[in-house]
Amino acid sequence: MSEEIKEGVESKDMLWGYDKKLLAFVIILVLVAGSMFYIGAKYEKNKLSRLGLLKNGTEQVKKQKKNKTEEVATINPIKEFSMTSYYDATGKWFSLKEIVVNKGDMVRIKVTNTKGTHDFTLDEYNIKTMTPLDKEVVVDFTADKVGEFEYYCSVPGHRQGGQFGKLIVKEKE
Ligand SMILES: [Cu+2]
Repeated sequence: MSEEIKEGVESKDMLWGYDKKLLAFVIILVLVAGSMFYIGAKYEKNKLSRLGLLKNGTEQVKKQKKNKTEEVATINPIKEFSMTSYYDATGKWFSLKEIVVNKGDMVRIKVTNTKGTHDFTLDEYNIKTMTPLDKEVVVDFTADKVGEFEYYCSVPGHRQGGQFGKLIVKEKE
């Protein structure tokens, strides 16, 4: 009987000893795994927040750009015109005689000189640009002054020879 008990105690001690080691091992494992998880989670969080910030930033820029475009599109529509500039036996000319826009419009006039030496002048909008032969010259301005203005070629004799047109800027209805 006593032998059996002794054996039992011994085996219990051994088991307890084994358990202790196992327990210590498990605790260390849990601590290591826990800290790794913690570090990992923290890193992920930082990464995500950085990505989030970047994403938000991009979205904001996109939104701003979109708003700007919409503003330009709704408040200041671009009115585009094109004309040639030339001379013939009867005079000097712009092919387009009249341009009508609303106040606030962004106006783009494309002038191509197909024959001779000309420029495009619009005094009230401080525009005076040479138009080299066979090149499309783009004139951009905002129609911020209401009224009737004359665009013309300032080469001597050309305006008198017929090279002018009328820009009409109307008050927006
Ligand atoms: Cu001219």
